[in-house]
Amino acid sequence: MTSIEPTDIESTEESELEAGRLLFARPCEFIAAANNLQALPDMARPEVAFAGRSNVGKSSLVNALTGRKMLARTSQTPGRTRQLIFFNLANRIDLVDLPGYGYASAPKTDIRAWTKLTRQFLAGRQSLQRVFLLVDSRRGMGEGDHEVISLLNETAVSFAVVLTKIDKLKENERDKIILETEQKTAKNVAAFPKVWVTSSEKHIGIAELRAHITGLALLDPLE
Ligand SMILES: Nc1nc2c(ncn2[C@@H]2O[C@H](COP(=O)(O)OP(=O)(O)OP(=O)(O)O)[C@@H](O)[C@H]2O)c(=O)[nH]1
Ligand SMILES: [Mg+2]
Repeated sequence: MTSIEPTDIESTEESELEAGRLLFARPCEFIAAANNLQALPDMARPEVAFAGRSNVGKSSLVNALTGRKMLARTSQTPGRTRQLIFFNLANRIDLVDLPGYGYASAPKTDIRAWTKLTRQFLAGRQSLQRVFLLVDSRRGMGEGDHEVISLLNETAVSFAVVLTKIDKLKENERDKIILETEQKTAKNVAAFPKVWVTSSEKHIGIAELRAHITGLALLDPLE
């Protein structure tokens, strides 16, 4: 039979989920915490970075993906992550936990207050395969997010929007924010045409995101 049956499509998806599960079960090690250009590690592997407003759940998502509660430091207080934190996942891909923007007490609590280093990293890192732009599903996209998106569009850095903390919303509220975020995302040239919906706390969307990141990783040398 030459046609692709629905069962084949399903099994492809399942094999991707399985590949994601296997990769993220492998060791994930801290490599570097950088607060200046010289401290950035070598571009040894493809990288994906987690960006977004302070307190949106970037470090929590890195922990949920890797199944390690304490890998990246999280906090109820915004501004926890102050440096660019690099993790090596099984020598196949690096995960980069970025500082958030928008926590400063100054009125301009957006990307303008974000560190120069983070912007330089996002705009000029050749090994960066994708930026995950995290958006709190209770707030939706804000001014700071739009400024990061402009930067990524201008520098042609591929990004995907990830809604976080979806567990905090009721079922009927979820659809509205997902649709609204999809519409805003679709307007951008550098955007990946899918919005990820996640909860690190309730483990929603984590397996799918693992599978997606695995598709960006170096091939398993043992395969
Ligand atoms: N309910 C719920 N809370 C979450 C979720 N993800 C993160 N949080 C909480 O949100 C707070 C901030 O999480 P972090 O992961 O530290 O956020 P961050 O984006 O890394 O913050 P900065 O490093 O300050 O930029 C913590 O209290 C987390 O427990 C989620 O999926 N659901
Ligand atoms: Mg953090």
